[in-house]
Order: sequence, then C-alpha cells, then structure tokens
Amino acid sequence: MNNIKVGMIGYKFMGKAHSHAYRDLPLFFPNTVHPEMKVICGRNPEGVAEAAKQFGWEEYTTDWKELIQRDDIDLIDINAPSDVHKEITIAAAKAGKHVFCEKPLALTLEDSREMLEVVEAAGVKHMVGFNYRFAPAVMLAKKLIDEGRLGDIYHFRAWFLQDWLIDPNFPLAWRLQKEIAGSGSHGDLGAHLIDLAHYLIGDMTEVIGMSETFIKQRPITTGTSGLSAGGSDENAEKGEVTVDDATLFLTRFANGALGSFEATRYAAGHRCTNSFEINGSKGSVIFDFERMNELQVYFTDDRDDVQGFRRVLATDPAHAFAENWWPPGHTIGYEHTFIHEVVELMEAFKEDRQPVPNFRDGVKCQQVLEAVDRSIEKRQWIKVSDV
Ligand code: SOE
Repeated sequence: MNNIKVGMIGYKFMGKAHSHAYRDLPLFFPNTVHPEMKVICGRNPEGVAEAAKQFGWEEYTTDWKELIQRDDIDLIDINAPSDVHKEITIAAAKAGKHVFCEKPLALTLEDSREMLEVVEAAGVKHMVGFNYRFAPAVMLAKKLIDEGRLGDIYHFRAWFLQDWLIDPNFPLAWRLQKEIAGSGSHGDLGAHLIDLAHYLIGDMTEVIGMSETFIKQRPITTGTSGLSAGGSDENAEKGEVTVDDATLFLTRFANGALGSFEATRYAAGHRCTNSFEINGSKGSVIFDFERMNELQVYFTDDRDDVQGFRRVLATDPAHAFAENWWPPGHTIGYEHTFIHEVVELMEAFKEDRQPVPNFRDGVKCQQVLEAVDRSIEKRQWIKVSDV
C-alpha cells in the first residue's frame, strides 16, 4: 500500500510528539504502511515555519481550511486545542480525509457524538489519541486480564497526579479556560484514566464525583501553550479559572468491579503519575507511568515461600512492540507510546479496518466525563446510559 500523506494541525506539545512518531516509525517498523510528513499547519507563521524545519515537514501553512482541501493529503492529524476539534474534524471528513484527533475528542458529549456521526457517514478512518494504552506494560495488564490470569476483577483504582499548578502565579493558560479546554484535570488527565478503564475493565454503569478549583484567579497571559504559558507574573491582571483543578469519582463497572479515579494538577511532587492498580480473584497488577517499562504483578497461586509482587520488565520479545525496539532491558519512553499509536493507525490502513481507539472510544470517554459532571452538579449517582 502507498504511504499515507499527513497534514497536521497544531505544532506545540502534541504536535511535536506526533511529528516525532511519524519520523521515527519507518526506522523501527519497516513492515507497515508509512506516514509521509507533507504539511504542518499553525496560526503563527514564524512559529509554524520553525516547527516545520525542526520537525521535518515538507511544507507549512497557516490556513487549515486550504490544507484539508488538498488532493495530496490523506490524513488530517488534529493537535490544536479542544475547542477546534469539532470544526476541523467535520470539515476534514466531509472533504474525504481520514482523521486522527487528540483527546479529549470534544468540548461536550453532544459535539463528540456529532463528530462520530460525520466520520462514520463519510466512511473515513478515525482515531483518538489515547496514547497510554500503547505502553507495553499496560498491554501486558490487558493480556493478563483477557487470559483470566487475574480471575474475576474486583477493583480498578486509578490516579493521574500532576503538580504544575501549585504556583498561584502560574498564568491563566488555555488549559484553564472552559471555553477552550472543555474542562480541567477531568478532561485532560481523567480522560486518560477513563480510557484505560474502558480498555482494561470494560463499560461503567454509574458514577458519582466531586471536584474543586483551588485557585480561582490567575494572571492573564498572552502565551498559548498549556504547560508553559509564558512564565508567571504576579503583577499581571488576573482572570477567572473556569475549569476544575481536581476531580475525583467512584464508579461501578458492568462486570461488577468497583472503580475509583483521581485526577489533579495539585499533587506536589508528582509530575506525571499516571497509575492504576487492579485486584482480581487470582492476582493483582500495578502500573505507574513514571516507571512505564514495568508492571508489578502478583499471583495468588505462587508458592507460599515466594508470595509477593514481582516486577516484570516489559522489554523482552514476549511483550507488545518490544521486538521492534532494543535488546531486553533497554527501556523505552513517553514518545514511544505515540509511535505505537501511529503503528496501530498505519496497520489499520494496511488491513483496511478502523484503528483502535477510535471516535467510538472517544465518545464513550466523553459520556463518562459528562456523567461525572452531572453527578457533581446534582450531588448524586448518575447512570452513564442516562447522559
Ligand atoms: C498535561 O496535563 C498533559 O500533557 C496532558 O495534556 C496529556 O494528555 C498527558 O499525557 C500528560 O499531561
């Protein structure tokens, strides 16, 4: 099959992660379809020109509408902030382009459903950027569950802890503005946990949540990037933070398991602690992204004298994607989750099927996000199927 010609919108944090994935993929995965880095798009002409040169794109543009109409583009990759996902997706799908969109898919459940409808009606491929599914240690957890090696699942507990908002003078970046980001830690970090829960455990039936915005006013900034929004200036004029700083919720899964979730940007000392623990009738697993090559595994039927958690390093050829990388024990990192994600997308082109996770998974995640929001508003349990 021919290469897939990519047009990418957005060139900051995720734009760089995706560019790197497109660039490295052919070197390590020679036997799949390969992406061609045709055009990168951004609002700031100097910024996008620089990114094109640095990341290795053939061309750049500041006009996404013109980009999606080009005949020499197969796939539109959306890395821009969440408030533009819907408009670009719909226009791109209607122009016959396949769409790869960062998470969260949309600002609202309703918007995400509309996006799904349009991509399905257009018959294009669609993928959503839940990259943490692609850590080989997470895929090992999935395999152990699917093979029944953890038995019946009782508990899924997950926490995504960051601390980049601890400084009260950290500016009012776009990630702190509801009209651009949709929500705060809930849609940014909680969305990853919800997707992991769907992937590993299955559907949720009901939820109840709580959330807080600890620092309600922050200095207004002209910077655009969410995580480095232009430095902190305590004398700058302040504006209102309109998203949650932390959101916690409880859930019941359709298979009977109980779940708990915590997403916060105020956990001092935690930079990117994306973790889960799963307890089943025959064993447990623990994952922590900051040690992403490892899965802690416990089996109840181990001999009495060696009972305990073992540390499995998911770098041997027995593990997902591992054969394409380095010899056993030579670990991989954050950027590799994006490369694996793009491998799945390229394999979907090769096999002419939808990639996973796709917009259906994006909508499912959005449904839980919204059910939690409703439960917080009403201060009661909400059935996920009711939203
Ligand atoms: C920032 O909070 C962020 O970069 C998220 O936007 C990502 O999705 C997550 O992977 C890490 O944290």
